[in-house]
Amino acid sequence: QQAEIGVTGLAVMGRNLARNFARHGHVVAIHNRTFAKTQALLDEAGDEGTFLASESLEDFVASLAKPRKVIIMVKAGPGTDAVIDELVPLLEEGDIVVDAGNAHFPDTIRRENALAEHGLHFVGSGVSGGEEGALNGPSIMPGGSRTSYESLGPLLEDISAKVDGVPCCTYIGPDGAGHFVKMVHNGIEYADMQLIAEAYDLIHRGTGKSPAEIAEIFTEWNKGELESFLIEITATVLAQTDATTGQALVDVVLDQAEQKGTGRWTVQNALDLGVPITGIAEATFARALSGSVPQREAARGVLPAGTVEWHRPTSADDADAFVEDVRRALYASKVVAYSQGFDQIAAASTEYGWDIDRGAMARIWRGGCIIRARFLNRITEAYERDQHLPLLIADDFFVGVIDECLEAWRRVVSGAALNGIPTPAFSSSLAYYDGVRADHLPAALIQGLRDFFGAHTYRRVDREGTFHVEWSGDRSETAVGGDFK
Ligand code: NBP
Repeated sequence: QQAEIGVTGLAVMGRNLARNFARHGHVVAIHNRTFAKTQALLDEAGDEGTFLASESLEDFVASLAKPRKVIIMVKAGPGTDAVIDELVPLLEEGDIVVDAGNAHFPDTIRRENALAEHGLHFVGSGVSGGEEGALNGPSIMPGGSRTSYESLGPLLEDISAKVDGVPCCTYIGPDGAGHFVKMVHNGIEYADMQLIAEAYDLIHRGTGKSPAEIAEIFTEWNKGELESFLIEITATVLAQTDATTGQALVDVVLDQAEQKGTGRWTVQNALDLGVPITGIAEATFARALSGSVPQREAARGVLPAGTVEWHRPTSADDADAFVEDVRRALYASKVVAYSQGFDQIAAASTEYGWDIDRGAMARIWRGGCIIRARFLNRITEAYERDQHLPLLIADDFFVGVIDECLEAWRRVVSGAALNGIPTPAFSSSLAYYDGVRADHLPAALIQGLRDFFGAHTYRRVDREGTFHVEWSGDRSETAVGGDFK
């Protein structure tokens, strides 16, 4: 008997992916550098399906049906290269190597090129949904060649999450496209979590409600248009009581958010592409600020608050209205963050020649992954209406959403500023919204300044061409060339 697919790397993710294949009736070859993990899988879940376990990579490869399909699920970075180097000599032309770890997409492009020289297909695949998703149905974002997807795709679709019977897995695009999209998914996850944290903070400080009371608010929100995994688990985390102190868990957890790096990669790439993903960037910086311990210590009690009197909600009705304002501000900011993320995918797709279908992205994020949410259906519909939509928030549906939220959003952001409550993601999303819809931006003045100190030239609103003012001379304007069409 030979295996349809193999998984090497059996820590939490690989082990659960292998079990997921087995539970779906696929014969799975399994391997781990240290055999103890392979043995543990067999001992604890060996009866869930057919596993062909190997101690050596040679035996593992030999246990696979051709063309072989090997999923690498090891710690991203040098570990992935080490496994690839060991695997390549054991494989034959036409075999498929899948890296399902969180690789940085330039590494995936490099690996794809290297493996192509050996006639091997390399598939960099994003897998989201954590440990639980890997076992019960993740969202899967495979890149690589279209040919490889023909045989690999059905297996991955089989184990992926399903929403309305539709698999949360689709072919994304060549080389690094899959890992790129997973990276942006994680960036959006950062923005989502920051927005949720800001909403919690505003309600907590604005109304004095306890974490447990706010948990109930999130439970209610999860019944409406904000319905999503992150809103659902926010209610659970806020309701958690610390066993040792009896306090709310959020009150005893150190307020320094950590990160593994995908948010940082997303922002770095957005800077390279020149795409303003302000929501994701502010969320990433907010984590960095929370961890800036010496700076926070230097500022605490020293920097004045200078708050302006704020009309805090006094009655229960006021509090309810305020909570509803925060909900709307959260929804509008969230729509902006997603719109920015999809802009980044569009820009990368053009820059790297990936031809990514953004509607399909929203579709495969509806289930299995951390940002799964009801409103992703709306994003898919928007891209179905116009595949080349230049700006998600300019789609009719989202124009309507923002219109309903706008006044509340402005009240929340201004109220937070007056009262000294930091809302970097709420505020920057509103600033982006006002910037992108502006008839005229002060960028014109920036161009004037650049021309003054660096003769960088500018274009005019009324004539084609490029111009420069003789700032140090008679201040006359000259046409300095460029496109005079
Ligand atoms: P880890 O990221 O903790 O990696 C542990 C695995 O890597 C073990 O199987 C280990 O083998 C293997 N490994 C290492 Br470390 N160096 C190796 C090397 N040089 N050669 C061979 N194997 C090596 O596992 P994980 O949390 O299951 O995550 C796996 C991948 O999935 C990562 O890329 C991660 O970023 C990604 N991911 C994780 C999640 C999540 O929620 N955890 C979600 C989505 C994606 P050993 O047992 O012999 O030490």
